[in-house]
Amino acid sequence: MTQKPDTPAEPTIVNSWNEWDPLRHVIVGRADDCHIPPEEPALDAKVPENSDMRGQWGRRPQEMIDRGNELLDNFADMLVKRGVRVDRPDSIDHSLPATTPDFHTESQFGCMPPRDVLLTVGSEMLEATMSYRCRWFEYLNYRPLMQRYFNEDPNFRHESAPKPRLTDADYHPDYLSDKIGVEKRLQWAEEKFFVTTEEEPLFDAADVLRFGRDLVVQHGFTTNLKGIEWLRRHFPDHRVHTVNFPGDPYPIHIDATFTPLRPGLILNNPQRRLPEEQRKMYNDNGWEIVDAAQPAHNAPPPLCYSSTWLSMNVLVLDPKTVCVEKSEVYQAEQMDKLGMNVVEVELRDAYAFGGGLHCCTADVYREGDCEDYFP
Ligand code: ABU
Repeated sequence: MTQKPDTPAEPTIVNSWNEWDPLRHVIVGRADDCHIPPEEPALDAKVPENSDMRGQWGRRPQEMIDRGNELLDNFADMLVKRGVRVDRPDSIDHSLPATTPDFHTESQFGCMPPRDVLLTVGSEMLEATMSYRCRWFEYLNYRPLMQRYFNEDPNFRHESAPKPRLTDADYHPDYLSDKIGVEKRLQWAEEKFFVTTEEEPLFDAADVLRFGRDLVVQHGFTTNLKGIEWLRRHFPDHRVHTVNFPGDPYPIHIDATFTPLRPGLILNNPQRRLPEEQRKMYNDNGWEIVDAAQPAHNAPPPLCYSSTWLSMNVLVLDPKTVCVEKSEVYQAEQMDKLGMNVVEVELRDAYAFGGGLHCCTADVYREGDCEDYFP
């Protein structure tokens, strides 16, 4: 059984500076009431032309929700057994439309995955702006937890980035066609021409990786340059680095592309290599960037937005231990060779709800302090 939220065994501490220090407290998402939202500009840009999701929307099938929840509950229980405190969000009604003075969309998304919405930096949890209209209210799934942390940890800083207006001016109309094709998309990615414009700051929390004093942020569909500039001004004691991965025709979220495992070691998606000119800080400080193993699957599961590269979307429990999806045998084998102990976790049938083991969690507390890994 997952630990009851009102009986914490230890005092609540919000503190996490990187992706690998020993994990002590985490949020795991839920598949409850997840929807496929109706068409909208930023969401459509991520859906491949041949996807089974094109043209359909509504509540996801109940049997898929039940199976997703079963896997997420098992994952949460495994973490609890390993001594990690686990909290879960309270699902809002995602069938309700999202309406503001600036836009209207008929339904919302879900309370998966938390990593997209919540960015933990030290004792702060920051709600991202998001860039999909259907995800504008998603932070509400996590507000009961934010309120609890605020009551229980006197040092907790609950922050929310400025809510964007998400008018049509936020999206390049060129991306509205459903006949763009991968070649054109790759050319646009190379030119850094993404679906979101520079109308206002936009970012998803899952575009950010934390390396102590350094934050590495992917510029792509869900995070624009103004969003990165906003993060730079918001975290004045950090160095904020913009990265691009030109081989990705659908660039959202950095965590199936660039995966730090421990100080000095990062996995990089071999189809989305970090350009040479962006590698200097790693090279200068003796970090190794190795190609991730190939995914075990050649297609994502049904009704899934993500690519097969969720194979490398792993959750590091400490610098020697990593959770890898059970069917991703090549990724597990590579982790073993890299000296990591692998914890197998079955999650593939929950991928459709928004991602893998890293995506479906958000850090609350990892041991350790803010280190400078790139002095
Ligand atoms: N949320 C991570 C998805 C990235 C990918 O589709 O490769």
